[in-house]
Amino acid sequence: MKVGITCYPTYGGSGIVATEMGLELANRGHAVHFISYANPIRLDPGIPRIHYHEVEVSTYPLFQHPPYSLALASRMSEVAETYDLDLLHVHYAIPHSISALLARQMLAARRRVPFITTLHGTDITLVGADRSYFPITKFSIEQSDGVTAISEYLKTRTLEEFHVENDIRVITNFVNCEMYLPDPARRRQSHLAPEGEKVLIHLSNFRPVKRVFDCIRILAEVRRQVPAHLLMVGDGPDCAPAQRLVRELALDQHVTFMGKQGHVERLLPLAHVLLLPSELESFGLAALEGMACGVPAVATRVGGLPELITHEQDGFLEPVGDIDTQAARVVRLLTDAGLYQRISAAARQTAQARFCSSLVIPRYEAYYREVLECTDRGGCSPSSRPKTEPRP
Ligand code: GMT
Repeated sequence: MKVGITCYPTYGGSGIVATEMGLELANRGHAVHFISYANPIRLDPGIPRIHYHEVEVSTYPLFQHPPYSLALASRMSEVAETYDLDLLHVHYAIPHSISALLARQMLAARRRVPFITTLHGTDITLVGADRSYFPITKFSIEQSDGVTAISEYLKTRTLEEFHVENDIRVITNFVNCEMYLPDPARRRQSHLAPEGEKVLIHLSNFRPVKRVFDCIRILAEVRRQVPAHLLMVGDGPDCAPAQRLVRELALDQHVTFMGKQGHVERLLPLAHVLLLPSELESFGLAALEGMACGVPAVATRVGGLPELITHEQDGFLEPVGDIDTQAARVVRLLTDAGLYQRISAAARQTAQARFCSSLVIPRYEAYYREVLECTDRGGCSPSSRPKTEPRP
């Protein structure tokens, strides 16, 4: 198949999923065309069957806000036509699915290029729920030829909040189990923390929903009992305030802010425990990546996390903001070697048995085929609306 993929190319989870998906699809013989304003991170140039088409957004004095969605729609239709794409797959509803809808309409006189929207979380729970974006988010879902959600939680929430009739397919986040691997020897010799100290890790875009301050407070509690060091990976609005909190709590020597990292599969195996104290998480890709490396997560019981982590079996789920309980779980993991081994092995096993890309990517391929068949037949479900557009 020839697939056009659009995502936010920066460090959000949706961009990572889209990029990894493109790489996996290319590996399986498909031609993948990324269409975005920047080369997605984790996408090294020169990979066979991967193409990148930049969207240029010109600015004019009249434009207070350059219309990226329109430039994107133009580029999508050009690329779809030039490379004879079978479909467009957009990650994150706003504005990508609206651009794809426009591109589909621009091409309609010649042929129908269907588009699939993958919902990732904040496009529904934050952006979509915002009054100014609600109607267009609902419309974009309704107009999509196919819609997927990364967890049952997100599917339910989308149906409840937007009252759409789409047949939303749940296809979870995934991880490449051959790239994300445990490495106990390196974990013991990690140069990222002073000798003998355990390593905690947090990975995110440092948005308020991630509650990064909780990570620092958890570290402070843990350190009362176990020497430990915290790696904070990523960047975002709460990064500078988090650094201030570290200074206030006199933890400067015990926290390393690592900024954005392109190869987290090299860092994760060095950690003992992953912290994910989020207010909400539609899936929790960072926790899955950690689990694949045998790094158990101490996370919160929110959103789609219970679909990934089974409490006390392959990780821990605690109430949001309950620093003491989360810290107590970390301390137990770090001090009870038997427990640690059991949970770490189970975490890897969960990743392998349910979330490896080798299992999940074929589900996307099958869904692509389904959507293409529907398009050929002129539509299958209430979400497929080819009726108003001319067939070739
Ligand atoms: O929260 C983020 O990391 C950003 C956000 C995004 O869309 O880029 O992540 C969402 O998508 C990830 C990949 O599908 C999920 O694993 C995250 O759980 C989800 N974040 C939230 O729901 C807060």
